[in-house]
Formats: sequence, structure tokens, C-alpha cells
Amino acid sequence: MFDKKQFGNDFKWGVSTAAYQIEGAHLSDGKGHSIWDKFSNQPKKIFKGHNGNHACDFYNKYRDDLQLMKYLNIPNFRFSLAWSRILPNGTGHANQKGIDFYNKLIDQSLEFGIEPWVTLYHWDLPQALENKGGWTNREVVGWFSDYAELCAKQFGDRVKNWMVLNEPMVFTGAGYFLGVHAPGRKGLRNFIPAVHHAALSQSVIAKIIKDICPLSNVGTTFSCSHLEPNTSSDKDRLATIKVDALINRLFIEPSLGLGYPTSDIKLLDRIYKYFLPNDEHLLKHDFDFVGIQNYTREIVTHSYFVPLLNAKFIKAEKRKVPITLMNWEVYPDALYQILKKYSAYPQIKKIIVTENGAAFHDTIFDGKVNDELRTSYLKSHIGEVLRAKNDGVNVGGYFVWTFTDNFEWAEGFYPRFGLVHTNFKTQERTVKQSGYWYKEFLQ
Ligand code: IFM
Repeated sequence: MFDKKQFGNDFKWGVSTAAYQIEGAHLSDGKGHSIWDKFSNQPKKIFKGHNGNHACDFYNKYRDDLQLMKYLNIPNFRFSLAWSRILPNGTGHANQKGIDFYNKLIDQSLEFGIEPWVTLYHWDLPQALENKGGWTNREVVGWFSDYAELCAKQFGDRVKNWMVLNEPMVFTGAGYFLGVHAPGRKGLRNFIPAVHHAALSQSVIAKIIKDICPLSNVGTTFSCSHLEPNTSSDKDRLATIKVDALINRLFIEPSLGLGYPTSDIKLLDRIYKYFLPNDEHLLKHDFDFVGIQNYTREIVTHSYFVPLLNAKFIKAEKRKVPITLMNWEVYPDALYQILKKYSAYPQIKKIIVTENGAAFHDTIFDGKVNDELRTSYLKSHIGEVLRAKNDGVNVGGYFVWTFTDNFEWAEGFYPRFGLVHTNFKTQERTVKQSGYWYKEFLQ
């Protein structure tokens, strides 16, 4: 076993959350609708008709939750701002009560000795902007710039750590290609422009934050999975290269000045249709850190049945490997491999694991939640972070997804990822064994 000291004093330990997944109070105090308010309140979109209207009621319980975080010795808290709480229509009129909420949250965190790490966009676009085309409309870069400027001016005196986007591949892929997340749009004609505008935004907005708060630590986050071909055949290897370009390289490479990985995945060629003359340059930004969010590995095989991509994953359930409730393989080496992969880009200054964690069946028995599987998941994955660090990877932090069980998007409240159990009827919190383990580790 390892201990915290081996990571060094500057290493950032924390927990990650997102506004829509925890806040609830979906229309309180002048908040506008977001795409998730609309999507999750439509029939048959979310597991068993769940929605995030009340979620963990963090909007009202934030002080108690921060107190619990302090009790668990957690020094860094990553949360996102709900754009439509601050700007109910996405642009224009600002909602003072929404701004007040985040001021209280930031001040209370700091008072408890907890450092805030703010994500500007964790998937909850104001519905008013979606009505104008959302991420498919290039104007989104301007709307987002105005929102970011307001946030930097309001909170930048106290917030030192910023992330622009959470997992752009997921919100463009699930929300604008597959239609299984908000806003439920489908097809390449939505996906491709959404990708380009999200990629432009991540760099444009980072520069805005840096201009307003020059001393701040500005990054952005990427979902990433370690990939292996099913066999050593050329077809499987080629399929793996294509999937890698799509899910691991699509957003990071343009920001590093490498452009989109179109030579490895032809279907992306149509992205140039959305380019304006200066875009190559606008896509670049020298981030202070890159947030990587890894949960698993995937095995890739060639498939004639998947149009354009000709590739698919072999599901973990079929491979008879240990899995989580998300049907994701438990494979700690994946985190090591991903850290090595990203650290191989010489342009990346520092990596932070901004999310990692697991959902399992958790039950309260005798007032306790003995989530041994999660504790062992966290231990083994943190061990892989140390292995990467000892091998020279510049990894500067690790954030558990997540603090309390919360609303897991299309899967509703079914998968529980928290260090703390949430009773969604009473809003009672119960620290799980994994939470106590983290507390002791962080002491
Ligand atoms: O809950 C999500 C989070 O919003 C983004 N990253 C993955 C988590 C688990 O699925």
C-alpha cells in the first residue's frame, strides 16, 4: 500500500460534482430552464422517468454537505455553475439570486478550508440558447464568452481553479449525435458543428478567464478510455485507431495546435465546412492543466455494421470481466495507460485526474454502507496514479467522482457513485466505508 505523502505536498486531492446532478431547485429563485430540465422531464428519456428537479437538494443543503466534506478531510471541491441559474435566458439579464448562491457556496467552501474548482459548463445549456440552435450555432461561442466573463468577474477574486468544459466528447456525442442525452438531437449534421463550436469555446473561454484572472489555474476536461484492439488483425487495429481519434483525441489535439485528427478518421473531414479563416489559431490554447476523466478500458473490434466508423466495442459483460453498475470494466491499469498516453504530448504542462470512480449496488445495513468494491476500486486506481507519477508523468491531482450519490443522467438515480450515500426521499446522507477510507487516507 501507498500513502498520501508519496504524492507530494502539492498534489491536489478532491471530489468532483456537477450542478444538474446535485443542485435540484430546478426553477428556484429565478433560474431559467436548461436543456436537462426539459429533456429529463420528457417521457421515456431517463431510467424509470427520473429527473434532476430535486436531485440531492444541494442548493439548500450545500452548507451541510460542505461540513461533511470538511469532516472527511477533503481539501478540494470541483463543482460546476448552472449557466441558467446565472443567466436565465443564456444571455442578457443576470439573475442576482443565482449569483448570490454561488457566492455563498464559494465563501462557505473557503471558510471551511476547501478550495473551489469551478467548471463553467457541465452539460446544462440554457434552453433559450438551445432554441436558437444550441451548440450547432456558432453564436454559442459568443454567448459562452459573455457568461464566462461574468463568472470570472463575479467569482475570480476567490476562485483560482477553473475548467471550461466537462467532457465535450460526451455532451456532443450523446446529446447531438446519439440523442440519448439532452438536448436529444441526432446525426452527423448536428454532431459535427457542435464539436467544432465546443472545441473553439474551450480555447476562447480559457483565454477570457486568463485575461480577467491572470494568476488563475485554467484547464479543461476530457473523457478518455484506454483502448485495446480485440485481436492483432489489421482490421481491429485500424478500428482502434479510428475510435481513439474520435473519443480520445478529437478535442485535445486542436487545443494543442495539432488540428483535428482527420487523417485517422475520415468522417470528420466535413468539420472544415464550419471553419472560418482564423479558426486554426482560435482552437489553440496553452492550458495550465488538462483534466482527464477515465473510468475504464474498452476492447475495439472491426464491424461492417457500424456505418462510417466500421468499429465497435466488445461489451464488458460479454468479456466476463469484473464490471460496475455502468457495465464498465474494472481495469485499474487503464488509468495508468491513459496518463502515459496524455503525458506523451509534449505541449501538456500538467495533468489532473478530474474524475475517477465507480458505481456499485450500495445498501444501508445497520446504518452502514460497506462498499468494499468501491474502496478497492479507489485504492487500485490511486495506486495507478502513483505508478504513473513515479514513471515521470506530471500528474498533479486526483478527484473522486463523486461526493454524494446523485443524478446519473440517462441512468437516473440507479447508479450510485458517491463516497456518501444519499437517501433521495429524505435527503439523508450516510458516509460509506469508501468515504471513511478516503478520510483516513487524506488525514
Ligand atoms: O456522472 C458523470 C459525470 O457527469 C461526467 N463524467 C462521468 C460521470 C459518471 O458517468
